[in-house]
This record gives sequence, structure tokens and C-alpha cells, in this order.
Amino acid sequence: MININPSEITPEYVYYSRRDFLVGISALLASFMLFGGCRRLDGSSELPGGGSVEPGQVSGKTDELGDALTDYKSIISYNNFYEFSTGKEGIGELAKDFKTSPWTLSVGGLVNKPRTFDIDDLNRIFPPEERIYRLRCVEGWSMVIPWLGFPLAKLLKEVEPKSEAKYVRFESLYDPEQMPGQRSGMFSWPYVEGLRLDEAMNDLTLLTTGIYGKSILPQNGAPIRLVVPWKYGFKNIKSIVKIDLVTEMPTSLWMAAAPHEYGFYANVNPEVPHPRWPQSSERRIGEFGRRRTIIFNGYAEEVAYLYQGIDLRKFF
Ligand SMILES: Nc1nc2c(c(=O)[nH]1)N[C@H]1C(S)=C(S)[C@@H](COP(=O)(O)O)O[C@H]1N2
Ligand SMILES: [Mo]
Repeated sequence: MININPSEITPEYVYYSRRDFLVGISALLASFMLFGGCRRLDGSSELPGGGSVEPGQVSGKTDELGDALTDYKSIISYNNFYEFSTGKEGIGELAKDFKTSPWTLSVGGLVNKPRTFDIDDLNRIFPPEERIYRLRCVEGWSMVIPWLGFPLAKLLKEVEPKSEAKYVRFESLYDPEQMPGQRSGMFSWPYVEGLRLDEAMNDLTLLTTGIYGKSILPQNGAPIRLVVPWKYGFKNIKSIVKIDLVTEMPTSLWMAAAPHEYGFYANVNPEVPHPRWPQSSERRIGEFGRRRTIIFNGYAEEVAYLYQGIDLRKFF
């Protein structure tokens, strides 16, 4: 059960500033600079369309439901990343020397044009856009995170899935030298996740390389990480090195570790309790008390069509 000491929570930061005026000006300047997606040395990045986001700044202050963004400090200091630790705090410190460059992502399996990308390729071919999404962990906590990323669909279209491809399988880096958690036999490494191809093609599904306008830090899954906002957090696989199109439903690390606890779909659903955690409510990091959990984490309009005729209770 999750237990957060209130002293660990940074008070909510208010993102009003003169930046609001300056964004327009920097947009103009940025349009004379390189194309979107270029990484600057300070880790900030230009957005497609010429917008520029300084570290710690985003263009919106809430998500589309009006919920405040979680402060940056909480996002980078309260994590799940079992390759480094089963604890949630201090992962930034444990992972501070994690080597994220050079890094390659190979995309293959049942595709016409298998291809290996480096992170610069990805940022050039698929300029990052900003998306504010809720992240809901199955342990019962949640955050609102402004991501920089691009729809996975764009990458998949580039490699051309064959008609036999039904699922997408994702794999994280396997490197026990760098990731002490992988030296434990508790899980079958590497971390693996999967999506049905139509879930992967949904416009909400992102590959992300940034948070709050900065390059994503190791603890959050640098240099590239999946974000599927209507599913529980564990589907959002970090530090991805391999994506394969396959015919069979992939077995994720969590399905292999505890099949009675973790299903393939793992859609956020307040009506279906996890064996150890009720899912009807959640604690938004930075808030006191709990709030009600929303079906599909509030994205039903965009994704409910994917599950017509599927018993969502059965497919937790
Ligand atoms: N490779 C890998 N990806 C992972 C995890 C992990 O342990 N290893 N934890 C998952 C879980 S349980 C959650 S809730 C989210 C947490 O993401 P965050 O630390 O960026 O908030 O990452 C997910 N992705
Ligand atoms: Mo999680």
C-alpha cells in the first residue's frame, strides 16, 4: 500500500509568470532557429510550430479537466522503476549516471521496413509535441504530467506493419551493470509490455522524450518512454530499446510475475479492484485526501470504442 509522508510532497507550484508574455516572442525567434525537436544543451527543447518551452514551463496550467499539473519536483522524485529499486524515492540519485546516449531503438518484427533509430533521428522525424496527461498508478496514486512526445502511430506508419501484425511488444534496456535491480532474480528481465495494434495506433498513445519542456530524466524513463494515459502506470514502459510487431499477445513482466494481479489490458477502471488495492479512488500527488477514479482515467471518449464487446472485468 502506498504511504506518502506529507513532508515529502512539494507544495504545488504555480505556473503563472511573465513567461506567458514571452512565449509569443520566443515562438517568433524559435521559428528562425532549427526545426522543432532539437535538443539544446540546457535540456530544453523547441516545440513543433516554433513554440519554445523553457525548463519548468509549459504552455498550459491544467489538463483538459481543469486539474492542476503536478509539480516537477514530485514527478522526478517519486517514481516506479524496478530496474533501479523497488522503492519509489531516490531513484533519481540511483540512476543519475545512467547512460542514455548513444541510444538506439530498433523497430521490427512483422513490418515491411524494419529500422533502427537513434534519439536524434526520432526527434527530427517526429518533432515532439506537448501533451498534458493524467498518470494513474495501480497502487492508487496519480499525477498530471506535461509530456513532450509524438504519437506512436507515426512511428508505426513509418515502418509499415504487415497485415498479420496484431500486437506491439515493447522491451526496456537490459543492462544489470547499470541497473542494479536487474541483478535480482525477482523478475524476468528485461521489462516487457504490450499493446493491441489498434490501441497502439490510437492518437493518445505517445512515445515521450521530455517532461515540462525538458529532456526526460533517467528516473522517468530516459531517453524514450511509452505513455498510454487510459491504462495503469505500469503499461508506460521506460527506457525502451526495442519495439516489435507480433501476432501473439505479449506477456508483460507483470503478467509473468503475478498473473492473478496484472492483466494485459490494465485499463483504469474504478469498478474492478486489484487484489491488493481497491481502484475506486486515488490520491493525486500534491493533494490531501483522495479523489474518485474515472473510467479509462477520463479518456473514455477517445478509447471506449476499442473495448466494445470485451468484458472489462475479465481483462483487468
Ligand atoms: N522499465 C520500466 N518501466 C516502468 C516501470 C518499471 O519498473 N520499469 N514502472 C512502471 C510503473 S508501475 C509506473 S506507475 C510508471 C511510473 O512512471 P514515473 O516514475 O515516470 O511516474 O512507470 C512504469 N514503467
Ligand atoms: Mo505503477
